[in-house]
Amino acid sequence: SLLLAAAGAAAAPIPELVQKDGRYALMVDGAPFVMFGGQAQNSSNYPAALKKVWPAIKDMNANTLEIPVAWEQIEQVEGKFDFSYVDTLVAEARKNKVRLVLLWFGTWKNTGPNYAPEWVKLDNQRFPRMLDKDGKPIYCLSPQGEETLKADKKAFVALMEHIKKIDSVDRSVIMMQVENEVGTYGFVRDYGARAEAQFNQPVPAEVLKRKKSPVALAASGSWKQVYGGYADEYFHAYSIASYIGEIAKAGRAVYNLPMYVNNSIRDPLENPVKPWNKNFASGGPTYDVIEIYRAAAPAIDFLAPDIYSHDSKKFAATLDRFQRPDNPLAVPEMGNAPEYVRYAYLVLGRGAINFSPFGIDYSDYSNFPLGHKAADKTMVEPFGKIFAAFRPMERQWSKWAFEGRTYGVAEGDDREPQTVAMKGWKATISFREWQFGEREYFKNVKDLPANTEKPNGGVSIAQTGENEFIIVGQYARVKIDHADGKPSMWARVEEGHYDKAGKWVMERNWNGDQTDYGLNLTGNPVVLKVTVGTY
Ligand code: N0T
Repeated sequence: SLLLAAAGAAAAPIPELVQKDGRYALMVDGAPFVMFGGQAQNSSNYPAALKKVWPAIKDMNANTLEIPVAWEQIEQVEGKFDFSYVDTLVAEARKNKVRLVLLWFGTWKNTGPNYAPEWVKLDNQRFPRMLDKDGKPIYCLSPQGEETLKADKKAFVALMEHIKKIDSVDRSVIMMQVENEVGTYGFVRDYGARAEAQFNQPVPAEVLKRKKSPVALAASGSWKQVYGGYADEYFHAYSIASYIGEIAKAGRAVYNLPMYVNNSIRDPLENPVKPWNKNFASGGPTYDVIEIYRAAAPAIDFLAPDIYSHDSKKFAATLDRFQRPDNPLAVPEMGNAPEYVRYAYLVLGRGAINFSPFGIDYSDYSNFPLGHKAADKTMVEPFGKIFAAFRPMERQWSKWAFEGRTYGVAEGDDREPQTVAMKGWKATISFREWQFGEREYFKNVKDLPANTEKPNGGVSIAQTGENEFIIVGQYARVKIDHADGKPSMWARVEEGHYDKAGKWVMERNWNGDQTDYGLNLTGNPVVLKVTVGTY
């Protein structure tokens, strides 16, 4: 710090997650910060590959890049660490004025060990794989592997030490994802000797305190006694969470960044949740085991869904499942296909701390049919337009979100209008409307607006005062009425932007045709500062 003082550089405060009234903010440089982000493809984590990442992040107008740091690349030879990629990444992020979330691809990446160094992933003796019921090793490394945990932890701690060394002033790295989409496909848990012994032990008290059995069973006892048909998957979740929790704790002891885990989701509409039936990765941080992860891994700040189903009911239900007073909403991955674009407004409007579609780079790889067919500008631009509208007010938006002033809507697959109850006011959002007139005036007109063949509409609203709103959206009509039905009208509808000093700059005032039939938002997102009044 003497050195820093001499250089005149003041260190920014370290990023942290804060909570108030059941809502969360990620504090970056001391103020709430929402990630308007993008995640690079899996193999873009090399200095040469970054050249195809930055242009996409720029076209997207993103403020954050999520990108892997692989165990295999920092410790290809045991005990010999190489952080040259991390150095390049952080230096280039600064040049591009973008923050970083580093994704630690260690013991588990989509449940598999591919990103572990060869000296780990090919040595079953030292780094045991899970055993199936017949005692046969399967593909997945065991969360009971003491040596595996030790080695992964050592590498992660070395990474955190390095980040601390190069980033304690600028804080370009704002968060860490520990492992990626953990759990096990096709097998419910480990049947190795250590796992068997633990499975028959009493369920730890910190779990019992939080997680009730979905069925009426014993209040304490072994996993089987307490959780019955759910015991195997809950035990596996506990084992994996404990493993990750220990890695995160050791990393944070060195450099205390916020840390989270991401989840390849299970069906959010299943109610009540059924026991695991090969239908998702057992033991992963699914919504029904949030309490188990909390208990086993207090060093993990939150669990986040990766959303690759664009079904509008499921999408919203997944947000409901993960947004809880004990778990902030963050979407660290989402499909980048056109059907997902409108969800930006829903996720951001609901006060998420992170919205980052997956596959944002020009590396000539497309994960269609999961995501977009294209791997060029056409994939990025629809998000880029939305981020361009939000970014000049990103700090204001982040504060409003933390204060619970924001609302979000995405057009449903049913294309029906939706209403949003706000303080004293009600917004009605409809879709596939022309900019002029009401439908009933033009019953014989069958045309529909261009680019609305598939659901594409969305609106985010921040209620910034009693009668004042900031509105951003696309392909939607917005009307606002008094909640108690008092006669009301637009007082002013200013189109404009926030300047660098945080002052609203009006560009024009919408009136006449532009407001007589609601606020009709096209495919070019603009920012409106709206006041309403009663008469
Ligand atoms: C995601 C991404 C990347 C029938 C897929 C989603 C990323 C990982 N996995 O491109 O691999 O690293 O987190 C898996 C979703 C499977 C859904 C199958 C639907």
